[in-house]
Amino acid sequence: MSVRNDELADLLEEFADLLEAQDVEYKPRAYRQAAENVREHTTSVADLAREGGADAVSEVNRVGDAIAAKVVEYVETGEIEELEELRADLPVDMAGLTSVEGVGPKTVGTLYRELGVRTLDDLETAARAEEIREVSGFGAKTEENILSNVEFARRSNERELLGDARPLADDIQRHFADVTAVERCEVAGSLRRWKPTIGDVDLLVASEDAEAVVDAFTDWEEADVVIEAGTGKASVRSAGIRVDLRVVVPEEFGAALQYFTGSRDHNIRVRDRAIERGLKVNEYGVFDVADVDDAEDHQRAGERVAGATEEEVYAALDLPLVPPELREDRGEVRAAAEGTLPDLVRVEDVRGDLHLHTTWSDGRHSIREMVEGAAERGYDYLNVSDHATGPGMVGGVGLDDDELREQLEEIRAVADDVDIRVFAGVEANIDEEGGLSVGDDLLAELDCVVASPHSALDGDGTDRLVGAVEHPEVNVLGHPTGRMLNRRSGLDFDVGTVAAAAADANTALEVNANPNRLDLRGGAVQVAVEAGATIAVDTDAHRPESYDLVRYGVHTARRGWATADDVLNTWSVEAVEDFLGL
Ligand code: DGT
Ligand code: CA
Ligand code: CA
Ligand code: ZN
Repeated sequence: MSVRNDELADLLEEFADLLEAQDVEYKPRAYRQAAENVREHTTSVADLAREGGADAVSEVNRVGDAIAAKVVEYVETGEIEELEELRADLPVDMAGLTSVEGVGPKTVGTLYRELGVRTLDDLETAARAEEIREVSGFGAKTEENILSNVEFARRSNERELLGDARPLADDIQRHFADVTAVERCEVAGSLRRWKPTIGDVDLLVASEDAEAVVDAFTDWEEADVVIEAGTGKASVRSAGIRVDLRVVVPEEFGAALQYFTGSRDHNIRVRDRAIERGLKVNEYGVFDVADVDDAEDHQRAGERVAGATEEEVYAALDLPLVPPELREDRGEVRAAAEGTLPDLVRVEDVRGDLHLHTTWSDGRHSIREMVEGAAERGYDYLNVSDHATGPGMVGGVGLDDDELREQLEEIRAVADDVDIRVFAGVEANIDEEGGLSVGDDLLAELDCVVASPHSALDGDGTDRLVGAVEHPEVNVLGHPTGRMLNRRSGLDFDVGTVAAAAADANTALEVNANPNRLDLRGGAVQVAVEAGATIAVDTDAHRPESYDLVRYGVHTARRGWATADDVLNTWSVEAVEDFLGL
């Protein structure tokens, strides 16, 4: 078992918290200092433990014999007996509870002993019931503070939406564009990989003047709080999102960008490939370490063979640049080595949108306004797909068959009047048996039928979704899982099975680009593409500005290895008509 330094450090911190909660003195501080030094240690502390036992581990700065023995115990047995006992004595969600401002480990200990508080929910309940103010050492004011901080803590425990973080990163890049000390600025981390949710925003700047860059960063108008500002490193919070900046010299920028883009698992593949070639790759560069002996080994030891650009870093390992969206250790390093990386779909390839709404259902704009918005973007076609009535539609939002027939006439009238191709469609609801909420004869009159699940969004949906994609009139399976990020996980289903059925039935699977959905997700798209299914990247726009959300969908499709050929709405009007059987 390989144990990372940060995993060991987290354990030691948990130890410190639990000791502190028991009102133990001095020891918590020793554990915290040890944790910090283990985390920062440049070689594997677990390896030290395995090779040299507790003596070797206690060589790490500020790690005493007792703590070193605990590290060895963990590396050898996978647990630490004393920690298990502490956990049993205090079975609480320590991380969750201490994320509430004003609640530290000591408070957690007291509230558990006095009131049995174990979770954030318990804490909130106790505060609302005014039980906390009765505990000695607490008062009404403290209780009120806890209550108002619980909600905030809950929110900040959630990962941020890509759709909230990306515009922030765009803004800081514009801000840095005017700063002369900044030679290059790139987003790194999960945001550069376009993950649907992100922990924090990582920014990387190339500069010879780190101080000027850090100053410009903390001066950014959107920075609400400066969390820290050091030499070549700083963090701020903006709109509740943490933004981490690192400044590096230009000759190391490519290596740093590669490293901090991650994912960790991708980087491990890359590092292993370097080792096979007698090279070392880290955040400072790629180094030929053939002539470096152990004694003089350090981060920049050896002959630098690459570092200024990412292309150069990958080239040193005989690889083409791997697009960031693919760096999830899902076969991309092997494909790169074999020269079979896909030519990924790009935002510019998109020629139309097949899922959008108007005032006929819950949209904010008329058919004509939505059509004109699409024409202004230079699209060649769009599909007007308002909600049909049926399971999951509440408050009279959905149209019945008569209303849909009436709308069809208006769609045809607008279509006759404009230069872009306007398909007449609908978004029908998939019921629990996989049937649709619109009559077959009407569906047959429509050009492009989107079918989506809007109700009973839990449990296994495989049969239900197969039923929908096999319906002869269905052209697009809309937001297949029905998930809402941070709110509900949506249907489970076997993607391979649904995708194979979709490929056979000539039904496209949607990547819904709305940043609250991003449904299908990248991993599912990869399976779908592999199974030969066609993808549709749609915005589900309720107003023309929402067509801009298409980039989130395209990058999600890229995370699924999709090429333009795989994506229906990059095709020509004629090819799409052919797919729709028109
Ligand atoms: P997030 O922020 O949770 O959405 O995910 P990331 O991927 O942005 O992770 P983050 O912000 O902790 O670090 C950014 C990248 O830096 C990460 O993707 C890989 C790299 N990195 C950070 N720490 C380590 C580490 O201890 N080992 C390795 N191999 N890579 C690391
Ligand atoms: Ca991050
Ligand atoms: Ca980070
Ligand atoms: Zn919709």
